Amino acid sequence: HLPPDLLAAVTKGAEPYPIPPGKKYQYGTAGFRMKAAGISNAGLDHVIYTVGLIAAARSKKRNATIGVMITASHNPADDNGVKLVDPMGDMLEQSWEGLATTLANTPNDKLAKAYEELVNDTLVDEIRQLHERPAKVVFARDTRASGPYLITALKAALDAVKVEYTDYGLLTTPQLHYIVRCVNTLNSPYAFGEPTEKGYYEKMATAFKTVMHGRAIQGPLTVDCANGVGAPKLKELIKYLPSGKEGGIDIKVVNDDVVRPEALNLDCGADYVKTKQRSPPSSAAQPGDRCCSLDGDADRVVYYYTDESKTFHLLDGDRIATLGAVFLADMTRVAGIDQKLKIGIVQTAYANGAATEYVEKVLKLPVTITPTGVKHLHHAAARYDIGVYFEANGHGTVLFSDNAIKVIKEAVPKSPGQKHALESLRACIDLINQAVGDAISDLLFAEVVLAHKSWTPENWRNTYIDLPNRLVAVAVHDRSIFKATDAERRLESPKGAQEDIDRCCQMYVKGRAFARASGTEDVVRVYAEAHSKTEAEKLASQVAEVIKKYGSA
Ligand code: G16
Repeated sequence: HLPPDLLAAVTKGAEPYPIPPGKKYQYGTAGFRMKAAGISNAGLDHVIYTVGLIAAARSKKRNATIGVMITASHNPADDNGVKLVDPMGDMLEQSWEGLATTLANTPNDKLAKAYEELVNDTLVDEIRQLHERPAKVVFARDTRASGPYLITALKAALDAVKVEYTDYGLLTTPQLHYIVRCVNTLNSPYAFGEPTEKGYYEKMATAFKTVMHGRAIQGPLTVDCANGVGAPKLKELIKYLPSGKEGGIDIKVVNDDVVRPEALNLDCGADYVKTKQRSPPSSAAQPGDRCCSLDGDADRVVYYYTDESKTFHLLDGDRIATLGAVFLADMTRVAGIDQKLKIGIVQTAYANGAATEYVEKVLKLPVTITPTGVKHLHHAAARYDIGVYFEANGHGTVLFSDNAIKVIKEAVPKSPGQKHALESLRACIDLINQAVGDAISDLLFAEVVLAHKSWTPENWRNTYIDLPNRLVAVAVHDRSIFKATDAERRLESPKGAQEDIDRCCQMYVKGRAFARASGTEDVVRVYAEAHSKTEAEKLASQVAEVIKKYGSA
């Protein structure tokens, strides 16, 4: 049994954070997310309190520091949420998502008992003293107005169970993942870096300078920061980077208004650009200018430009993946180590059919398809020596296996070309945030590759031509009735819905569509592609009608 005073503290600490009547919580694609407007009565505070307890138990279990990030990322400013970060900076292990859901749905009067059971059950195989094992949690938040209030709920839980914690204030989600990994690998052979924000900037800037050696980036990059935490953090990073004149990069930061929290993700940001397939209306970019957009917590990035005829062209996560894979495959070939390393790409059903075909047929690299959610892609990518994973929405990174790192670090160059390739690969290992998809790290990586290849955005786009596609969000009575299978490419329920979708697809050349319940918003998402824009749009609206029909109460 846990000490009675600790259990009493859990009950007392929870008092200000009851579950609103009728509220049900579910751990989704990236943690818990919901409306946080009206703040204290929205019920997210209760979830955050229970997440504090979960983080404590998880930290004891793993004997390591656990991270908690308060953010709702791409969601509207009124929403908020929470993601848990495991010791290596990856997402919470899936078997614990159920535990988190159960605890979140536990009313205050049963919380202390539930926490005790959780600790007992999860530490069942361990020695008794583990109850006393110190737990450590680090946390941060994005710029949402509800953040500071939710942090008080988190601290209340951590104080109740006597957990040591460090509040990192405002960070991007990937910065917190970086810090968690650094803390847990400090002084080990796998040391990831200095566990501070400064350490993050220095690691990235040093790697960037190395890999940029002898290359030049053409023209400035405009970065739309979605009026989120990415803006102040990117501005900070810029101080560590050489400018264009110094052989580095000129970055123009736009949509950096973090003073008005309601501006977050509003008519700007990666989700807006990807979904609407247009530049933010505020954009002052000229034809040919290289632009990219981050999301609210800077874990996603998509590129775009307009051409001379003002036509908008999106270079999304699929493109960043292929760009990165081409570069890494080239570099391993030049370095003479390609035979020792298996490179692969991980995508989801949202990947454009043309991107998948390009990877398999032109790059001749294997593709793995997983359900939505970086937690799924990350694990699949870890099965390759160099695993490049990106969701089409711009969320992704590259993972280097221990074997790949060893081969790259130990290879002895036989020519100046090999030396340069090996140095570039070594720097990429540091430039790319392997803990998790990181918009800031990803954009530097993309810039480096474009510079190495001397490619304009147009050259990049010409590698393959996307099939026209359309994404729509459909509001339904209860999205939980839509259950997907086959990496979310088919619906297994409600009965008959998939057959209707199949019938729609058959009417179009290269028609492909699917529908799945979002795990971050209260909608069903529909994706459709076809050989022309009009047909992709028609297919999307027909499938949306199917969803509305089956989803009406
Ligand atoms: C989160 C996840 C992503 C996912 C996205 C949308 O992104 O981390 O993996 O693609 O939600 O998920 P869904 O379609 O289930 O709503 P973010 O950037 O919001 O954290």
